Amino acid sequence: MKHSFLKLLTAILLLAVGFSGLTSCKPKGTQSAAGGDAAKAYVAPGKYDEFYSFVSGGFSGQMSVYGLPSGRLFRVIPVFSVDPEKGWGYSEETKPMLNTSHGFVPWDDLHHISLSETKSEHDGRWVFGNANNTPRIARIDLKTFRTVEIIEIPNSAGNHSSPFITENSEYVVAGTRFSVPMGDNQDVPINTYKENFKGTVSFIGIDKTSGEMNVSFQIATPGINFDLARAGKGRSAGWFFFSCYNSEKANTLLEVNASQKDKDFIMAVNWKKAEEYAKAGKGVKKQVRYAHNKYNESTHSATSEIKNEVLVLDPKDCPDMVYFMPCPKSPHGCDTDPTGEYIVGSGKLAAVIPVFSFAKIEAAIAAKNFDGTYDGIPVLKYEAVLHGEVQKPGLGPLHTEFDGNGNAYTSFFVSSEIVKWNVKDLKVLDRVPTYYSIGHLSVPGGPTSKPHGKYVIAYNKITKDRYLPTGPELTQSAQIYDISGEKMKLILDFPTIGEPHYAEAIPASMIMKNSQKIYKLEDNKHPYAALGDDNAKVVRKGNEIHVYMTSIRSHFTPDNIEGVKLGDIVYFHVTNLEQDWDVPHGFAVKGIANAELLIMPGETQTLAWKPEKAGVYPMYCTDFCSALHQEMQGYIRVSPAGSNVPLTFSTGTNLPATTPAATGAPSTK
Ligand code: RUQ
Ligand code: CUA
Repeated sequence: MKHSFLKLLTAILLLAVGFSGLTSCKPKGTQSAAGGDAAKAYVAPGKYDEFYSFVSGGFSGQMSVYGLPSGRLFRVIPVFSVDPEKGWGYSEETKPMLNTSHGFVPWDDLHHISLSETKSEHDGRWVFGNANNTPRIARIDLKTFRTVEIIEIPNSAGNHSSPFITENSEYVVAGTRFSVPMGDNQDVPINTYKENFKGTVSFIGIDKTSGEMNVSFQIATPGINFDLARAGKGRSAGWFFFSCYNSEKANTLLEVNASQKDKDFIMAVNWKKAEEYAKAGKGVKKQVRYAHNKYNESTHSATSEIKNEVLVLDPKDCPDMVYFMPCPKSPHGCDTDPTGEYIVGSGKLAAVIPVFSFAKIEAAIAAKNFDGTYDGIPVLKYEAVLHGEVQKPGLGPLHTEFDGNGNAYTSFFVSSEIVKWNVKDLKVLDRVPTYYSIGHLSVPGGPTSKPHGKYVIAYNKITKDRYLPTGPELTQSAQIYDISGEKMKLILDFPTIGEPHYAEAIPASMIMKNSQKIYKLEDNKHPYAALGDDNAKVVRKGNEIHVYMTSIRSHFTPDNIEGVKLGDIVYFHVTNLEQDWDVPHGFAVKGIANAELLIMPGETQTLAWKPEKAGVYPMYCTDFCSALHQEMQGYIRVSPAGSNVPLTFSTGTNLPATTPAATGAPSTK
């Protein structure tokens, strides 16, 4: 439903773009893409898009997948939020994925996307996303477009500076937005912030083959707020750069109190060195609690494990590991250019864009060209590390992406525009308005060493007059600009799911060829799978009823079940026997305090149900799977607790069977 609604909106939008007269009621300065330019975003029916774009859902906790340049929505991937459309967080198999040290957390706020990289280029294997609120990082497998792992980040609160990735996917990072009291006694007065509150940045190791994550080490930091980050690459490989604000260490009214100083910092971390210190035993193991959840592709089930220890490195014991670079004023984005030589800081309240030079950073460190220390950590001299400043770029710079031709594209929230400038000479080359209030922006391959260029996509916070009104809240939106020429040209608007923060786009060819079509039945190791109608059965274990159910066009086996009693919990373990691409079956039972299941070909998923009233309950397939989809239904009878109705089940006969071979075979009862 949601999807077709969006498609409809997109269609309406395309029409509106075609008739520029329709936009004449817009405020002055509102731009629409005219005929020839709009055609660049057109992908004819039946044709594929050139890029996949993975877009964060912000407060929806999900990630969505669009085609570029068409802006067509392909999929919403549930990550940190339950999703009734796919039974995510409702099926017994997926519930453990949302477990945390705080218990089951059904929602979070996903801001940033990181595609895995090899040699500083996208490799199309995984995409990572962060949970801001209850700090976590998720890994999504791009063969199945499914979340396969979630790791909680201990000693963190507001995991915003995350999950940025190193150039060979050695690590994704997690910088804490809130500094918090850490250790044994966390019950301290809030106004003891300066003494008691500390920050961390965490390095989450990624296994080269399996992709499995693991908190390798954390670095203890002063009690400031980390905002964003980027790994060094090329020249600056082995380093990581984190933007920080609130160097004032304010704990109240931050809008004023964290904007006092003229400069905050970018924190430069030599992670290669940190890795060596960790190996050399320089860290201290701290007691913590965090969840590590994994989805097993052969049992189709997730497990959640609580871990208790983390290795923390203190910069005091680890010289030459961490430096601060002054950066005007409350930096947000912190981005490294394709060569890795330039690091761009975007001070939300700054009048210029400072660009730092890695060669100069190295030289300043070697010459100990410091401007004192901050909490014991050396502060490099601003002038010593500065490549230069982009003058009069715009108001409220937030984020910067790059094309392959030495140009940078910076988003400006306050002045609602994208500004193109040259990284070497820092000259502004072009600017285009966005509608309205752009946050992040994305160039395909933009954060890698080989950007594909072609487009820059603006991800906007406000749309006001761009779309048909939908009550008090309007859709957030994206806008695509063609950047193949010297001037940027708007070619398409498209609405998004939730609030888009960051997005990354990758050539379709890198993902399509690996896309999984089915789960092979012979590989199905789910303990409750029924790998054929003949294996369908219903088994009582105390007050648990396990239904080993199969679904195939167009029936369930069994589809009549009797002998359930009040007080029982019924587990429907439904195996979809199809071995054809794109033939999921759904499953739902009337009155169930849960969602539906959506079971992929060859997969087994489980819905748990505790009936509260005696009676007969219909159950049916929720996904239109064939001409006889509407016939794909059945009944389950629930009797009072003391009843002596025997446990029976069948398909294809009015007589209930008592033996496991229930398909169609007349039974003796
Ligand atoms: S942020 S709009 Cu949450 Cu990435 Cu900059
Ligand atoms: Cu199966 Cu509809």
